[in-house]
Amino acid sequence: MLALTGQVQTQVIGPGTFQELPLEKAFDAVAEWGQTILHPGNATELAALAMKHAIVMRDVAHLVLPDNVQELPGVEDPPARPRSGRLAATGIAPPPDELARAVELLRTAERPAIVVGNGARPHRDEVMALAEHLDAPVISTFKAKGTFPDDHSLGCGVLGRSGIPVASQTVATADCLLVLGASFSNHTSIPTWVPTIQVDLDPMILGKFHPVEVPLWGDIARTVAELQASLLAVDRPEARQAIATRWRRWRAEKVSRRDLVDAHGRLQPALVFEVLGELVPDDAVIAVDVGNNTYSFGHFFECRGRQDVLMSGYLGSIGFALPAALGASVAVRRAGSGRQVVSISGDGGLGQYLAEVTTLSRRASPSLTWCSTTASWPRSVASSSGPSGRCGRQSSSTPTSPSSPPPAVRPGSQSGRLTSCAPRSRAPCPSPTAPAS
Ligand SMILES: Cc1ncc(C[n+]2csc(CCOP(=O)(O)OP(=O)(O)O)c2C)c(N)n1
Ligand SMILES: [Mg+2]
Repeated sequence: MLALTGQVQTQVIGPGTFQELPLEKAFDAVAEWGQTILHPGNATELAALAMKHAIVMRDVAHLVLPDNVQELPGVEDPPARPRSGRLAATGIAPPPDELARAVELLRTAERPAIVVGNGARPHRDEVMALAEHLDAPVISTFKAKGTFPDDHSLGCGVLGRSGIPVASQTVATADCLLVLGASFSNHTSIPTWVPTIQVDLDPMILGKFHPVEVPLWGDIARTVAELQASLLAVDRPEARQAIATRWRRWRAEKVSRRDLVDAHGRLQPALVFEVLGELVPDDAVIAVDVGNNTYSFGHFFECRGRQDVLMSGYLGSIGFALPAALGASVAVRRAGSGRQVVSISGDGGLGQYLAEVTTLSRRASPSLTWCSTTASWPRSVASSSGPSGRCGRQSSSTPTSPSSPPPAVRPGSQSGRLTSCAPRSRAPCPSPTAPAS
């Protein structure tokens, strides 16, 4: 990320001038690198360095532009600052002897499972190729939701607090884990007692909280391809069958909730996300917020195809969904792809950036759809499917224990736009926010 901020004029910086702030210091805690541009002569070089820091360190770079500098003419014919030659290729492989240890562990495992974290998101094709080669189930962290589709015969959905029993039951029976680009956050609770191969391009993430059997420092796509080349293809029909049985149970559980209403006539999130799942195209970009609605999205929404889910890391900041969807809609339009962008938030999250509705109506791509809920959806069951009979009628709307069913939302509190949409096999969802142009 590149942050560009304005500053008072250079000739008055220092004494605490009206509206002067030490911006480099203010951004120090959140930016990996920052500089003030004082002269057009080095503006492009500082801009190139800012990009380099943002890309290589995968962090925030910050450039401060004093008012008067913003208005100075640029230098004639500034030298080119090409990316090539200044950024090294990152497709590095782990050392061969470490790879060999990982190969041996995977070769001798009877029930290996792959856990994908957000770091694996750009490498989904390579991960899918390895999973199919090993016939190994694939479990996602919440941040990686959608990286491996839930409708693939090896997909087991999300593990942890925002997850589903298919994932937790599959992980519980694994005798070897291949963890790709995940940080072992306590939100996900990847078991630490199963022999684990961890792959990451950031060496500090490897074995960060506990030792792993084989920490592999390397690019995920490259490492996964090398593992695949060193291992024979395997057929595990029993693994696929077990996954299918777990999905059947979990989907039956969801169906048993879907028609329940509480004492106030409020709908179940299971129903809302089932309908949303039918409406959202296979290649949509879905921005989610922070709140009980996000947990419900984790539990009940099934990702398929090439859907991408955007979220605030570790469910940090409410109000994330709408601005993220706005950004995504601009990126999608620039790429000329026509992908639909969907923003999902609670009333609180939407309220945080309500003013952005103005931006939305003026600037967003016609393919952006936003929806909000007005009730509190509690975090609910993920660790076990349990008997469907426990989904009784509820009137509480406060977060409840994992064994309680979630309360529901008021009829119509989920976006009315969605209920008026045709199923995904028919006409695309109309965009209520579409600007005329
Ligand atoms: C910027 C920020 N402020 C406060 C919080 C704490 N917080 C987490 S969820 C939440 C409420 C979310 O309410 P809403 O958007 O209506 O979603 P719901 O839980 O009702 O689904 C709050 C205040 C936060 N994560 N980020
Ligand atoms: Mg709410």
